Amino acid sequence: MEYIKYRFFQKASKCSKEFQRIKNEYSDKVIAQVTLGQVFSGMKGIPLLVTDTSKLDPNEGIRFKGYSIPELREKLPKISPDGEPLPEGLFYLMLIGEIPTQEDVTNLSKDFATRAHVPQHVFDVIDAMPKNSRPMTQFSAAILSMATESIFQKAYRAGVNKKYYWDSFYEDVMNLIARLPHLAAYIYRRNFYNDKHIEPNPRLDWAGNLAHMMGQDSEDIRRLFRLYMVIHADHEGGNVSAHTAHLVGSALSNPYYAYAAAMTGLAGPLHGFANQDVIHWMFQMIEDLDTETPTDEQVAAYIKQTLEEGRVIPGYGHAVLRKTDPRFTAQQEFAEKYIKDDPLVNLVNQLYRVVPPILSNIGKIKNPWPNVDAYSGSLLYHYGIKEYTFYTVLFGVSRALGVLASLTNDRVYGMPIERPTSHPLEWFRDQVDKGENKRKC
Ligand code: AMX
Repeated sequence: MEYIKYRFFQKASKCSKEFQRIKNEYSDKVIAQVTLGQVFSGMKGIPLLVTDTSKLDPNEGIRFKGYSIPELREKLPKISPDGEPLPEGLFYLMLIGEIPTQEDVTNLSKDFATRAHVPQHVFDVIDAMPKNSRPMTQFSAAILSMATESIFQKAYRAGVNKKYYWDSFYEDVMNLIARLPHLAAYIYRRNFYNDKHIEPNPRLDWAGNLAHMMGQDSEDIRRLFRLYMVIHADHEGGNVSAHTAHLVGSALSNPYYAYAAAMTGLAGPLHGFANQDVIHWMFQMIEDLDTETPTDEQVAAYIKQTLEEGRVIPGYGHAVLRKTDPRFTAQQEFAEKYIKDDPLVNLVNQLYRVVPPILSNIGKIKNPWPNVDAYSGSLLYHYGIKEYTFYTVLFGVSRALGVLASLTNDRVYGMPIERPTSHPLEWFRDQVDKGENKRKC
């Protein structure tokens, strides 16, 4: 068994024993109460999922295996000392639970490079879709069509013992992560560069190769991509994409099916699509106000108009966070260091000043602060990746690192099929209101 897989199995099987012990000894223990408000508000705050890769604190933001984003930027291996950490290092941390050495990360980069071959029929599937189908539609369909390669599917059909499911899941997960940059870059070059495709360079790291295949070979963009891939990699287990992959995987659907499903969730405007909505909305504002440098008053009036039209301010608010997202702050620091006087970046900073007080005043919005998507588009745009309908695909490449590490854990733990209970509205009404107020609907 190769070294990283062996280390993963060593660590994960210890946790698997602990999972089984807790399950066997304490299955009847009550750990939380559920309010009707939680059920009717998207199940927020109910502790229902076991996810080891990262944990989200409402005030502090995300920690990956206990490390905050600033700590990761300091501790994870980099190519150059003043650069950004390699996403391979974060994947290693989420999979194995330890900060990797430079050598571990180099080995992982090489492992991904050897697994990166995408079969021709996957490109044929992409090419068969109309060019006006959204990049996320093409991306999800391409991932799904790659299920022909699933090692788990073949092992299952051959009758593999359930205690070895994790092994072929791991192989599928590693192959899928390795191939995502090529899929993403292919869709980008197809849609925006007239099908002029660029071959992968196996000597490059995972994120650097993605930038290369998109046609971006500057060190600036590689640095940005490494940061981007690290900060978007995971956000504990309850977000729509992570939860979807976990749920679909619980039916023993292979990792290609599970991740394709996750990507259709990420494509929603309340989730990953927000990263393109932010840019779209800012351009609309610039056009409507007829200036690239609006005053705070003009911006405030525009925000109020958007809200009056019954729309959300994209890039603001969060289902869990209650402070500025540290992923926003990491990008802001990056912009302060490397970008001077970019109109779009300046507008993002201006919005950070103007939006929160307006959202706070409305009262019902639980978090008036910006999330990761408020910044990311302006950085990509600055470096010449201006085709913002593509931005969610980049989010999708990154999110695979955490979601697929968790999916592999699920199989080591032997997690069962997921099946919560549902009831008609009447049942909920009967729990709270058995009297005269009861109305038929
Ligand atoms: N602009 C306007 N209204 C907002 C708002 C925003 N940015 N954020 C929340 N609200 C509204 C909600 O729509 C809801 O209104 P309703 O009662 O009329 O239905 C009310 O405030 C309460 O919502 P909440 O409990 O504060 O948030 P939530 O958990 O229901 O939703 C989120 C969270 C992210 C979907 C929401 O804040 C939102 O729509 N933000 C804009 C889209 C966005 O940036 N999404 C990206 C999130 C990060 C990610 O996944 N990539």
